[in-house]
Amino acid sequence: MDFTRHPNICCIITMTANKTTISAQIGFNLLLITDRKNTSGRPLADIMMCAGEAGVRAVQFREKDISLREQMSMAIEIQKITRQFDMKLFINDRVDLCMAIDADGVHLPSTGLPIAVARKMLGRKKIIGVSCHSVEDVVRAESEGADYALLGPIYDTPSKREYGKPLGIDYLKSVSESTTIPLFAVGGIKISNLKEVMNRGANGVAMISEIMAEKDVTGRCRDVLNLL
Ligand code: TZP
Repeated sequence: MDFTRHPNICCIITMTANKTTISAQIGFNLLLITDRKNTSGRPLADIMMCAGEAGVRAVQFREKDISLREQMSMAIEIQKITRQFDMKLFINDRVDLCMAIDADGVHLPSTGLPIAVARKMLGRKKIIGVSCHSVEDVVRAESEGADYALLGPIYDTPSKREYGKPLGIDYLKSVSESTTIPLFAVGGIKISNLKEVMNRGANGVAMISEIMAEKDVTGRCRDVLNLL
């Protein structure tokens, strides 16, 4: 019997895939989200160099308050660094910008283009991540072909207070049991709560302030990566 062709066996293999296998599938377990206003005045490029040197494998370029043209020139500058360190570069929201600079993928916010539309524009080779705020969002993202989901905010974080109460780690656990795509926890993720987040079934984490605002970015990235 050719086990690799047996549908049920494939299913069992998928269902028993553990956290490590799922993160290996996507190739990273830390997603660094940019915020040039949270670097204590240091250029974003310097932060990215430190992250690359520390071994960070994926960056989401998220500078949504500037014009598309400014986003493009900043993203190109960042891309030189992500390419140098073999890091994946995802563009927040803008599928057109992702295509224009041949980034590795796009990260769709809940108000962004539908996954099917982004997929049609980008093709199968680009990675599509989606911001999710509930189990329903994650299940939908998976069924629509997302490559990974960010779930959050898990903890209190200043930029998301207007959306109400954080989801919490028990909710994260139940969502992790409802999906087979890589699930990243976001929102208030710190070195101090990494362990409990990973123990609740997250395949990885996405971070802004814990890394962007840190004085020793290289050291902080290394510490985070060692704990994941
Ligand atoms: N999506 C959900 S919470 C959040 C995003 C982009 C902000 C995360 O920022 P921080 O500083 O890591 O809490």
